Amino acid sequence: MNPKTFWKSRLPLVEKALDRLISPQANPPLIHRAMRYSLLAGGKRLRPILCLAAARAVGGKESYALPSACAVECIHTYSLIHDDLPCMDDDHFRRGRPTNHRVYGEAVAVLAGDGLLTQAFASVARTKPNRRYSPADLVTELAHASGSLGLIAGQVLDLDSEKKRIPLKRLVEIHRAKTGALITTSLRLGAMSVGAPPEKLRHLTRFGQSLGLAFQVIDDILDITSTKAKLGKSIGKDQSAGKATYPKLLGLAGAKKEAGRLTASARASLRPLGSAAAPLLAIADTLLGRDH
Ligand code: GRG
Repeated sequence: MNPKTFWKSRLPLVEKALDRLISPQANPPLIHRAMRYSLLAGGKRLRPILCLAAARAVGGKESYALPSACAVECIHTYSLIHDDLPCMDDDHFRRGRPTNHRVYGEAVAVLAGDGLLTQAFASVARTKPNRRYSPADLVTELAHASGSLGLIAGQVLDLDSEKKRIPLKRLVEIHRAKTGALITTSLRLGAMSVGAPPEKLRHLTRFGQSLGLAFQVIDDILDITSTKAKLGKSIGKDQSAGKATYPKLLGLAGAKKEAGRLTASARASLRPLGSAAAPLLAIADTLLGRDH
């Protein structure tokens, strides 16, 4: 297996699993159409791919990590639907199409997010138990990362920081929770699905924490250097919302340097895992060089 092609080669598997997760025949049709509209709209599928690569990096079967891979993508998609609502970022364009509330209306979009959030826990609960972790352990892991100590904490801190001058330390705190928590948990769930020992979980956690921040620094850079067509979402939003960003606090060159530093630090965390971690290293490199 060529580590550089890991991401691309696992995409069909992820897409198929997500397609199966929410049936187009489920009733009532409206809510399931709205959920599928955002879930199956593409997206890089970074979090499920990290989940599968983590299972592999600790010597486990990737297929065991598929319920978690679907779960983290459901949580991610729910967060995007809610983040795009008029009461949050008020965005019109996501994953190359009109945002969920523009198509289905605000009430159904809120419910589509809620439906995906709930479905995530049903999916992760389907994980085969192993000698170290029960499905309940994985449910708890996902709840912590996506709840008011993780993703939601980040979102609240972010909302509270709008139009304020905040120091770098605060920006890091926001993105550790808002972006980093789910990325780190994607890796941890992949490894937990195959019963990884605690020390391997620690290496992956460190990798995820650095990679999550690197991902956000690059996201901030692309918000000013890329195009709507490439990103499939609106650009320049951070500036118009008066948000603190890495380029704003460090300058564009400083932000690029920081992304490189964080990626190198992420890579170093995986040294103890040896060649099994090659796909994760390739993913980190791809993210650093990405233009969308
Ligand atoms: C609880 C009401 C309520 C809302 C939740 C937590 C939250 C709102 C929003 C956070 C969502 C957010 C925009 C996080 C930032 C992370 C980020 C850069 C997301 C974009 O991820 P990509 O680039 O997107 O992986 P694709 O579309 O490729 O999957």
